[in-house]
Amino acid sequence: MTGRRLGIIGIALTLAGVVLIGVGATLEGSPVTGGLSLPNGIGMMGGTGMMGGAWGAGSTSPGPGEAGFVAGTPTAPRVVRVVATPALRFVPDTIRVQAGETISFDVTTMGPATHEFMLGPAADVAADKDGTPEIANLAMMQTASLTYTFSGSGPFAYACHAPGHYEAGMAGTIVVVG
Ligand SMILES: [Cu+2]
Repeated sequence: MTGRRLGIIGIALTLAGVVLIGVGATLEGSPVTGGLSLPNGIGMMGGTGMMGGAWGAGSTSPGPGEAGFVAGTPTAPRVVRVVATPALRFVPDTIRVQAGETISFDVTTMGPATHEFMLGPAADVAADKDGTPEIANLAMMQTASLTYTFSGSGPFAYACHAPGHYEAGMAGTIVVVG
């Protein structure tokens, strides 16, 4: 349960970071825990860069090639958190998976725009093809999950097809390794 709570805190911190970045604030090395009424016990995340700190807070499980990596399976998917930002980007915009892995993508919308998260074969995602797996109409501060098994070498991708978003670059790449 602690991991889950840390994950939620991480998302909240990410929101703070995204909002601040959105208004042009420079967060690098700044004491971001001051004045944001953050909960106690997370001070260790300050000062190392807001986004990096937030992502390090027990959120996304280690990926291929990283220490502690455990390949996701249908019964125990590996969790990867993705944030849909008001800048019409996904963070991260590149995700490494092991061939055959099952991933549970926990996607959160930050900011007022409603997004979607479509994921699958890159050509289908690019074409917004009917039947391609997706989370639709994900409104501000909502989180939803999409679980997907990466069979074959791809290419796979993800995108948001809310009007104008894909054209603005709201897409990401899955890199299949091993
Ligand atoms: Cu979008």
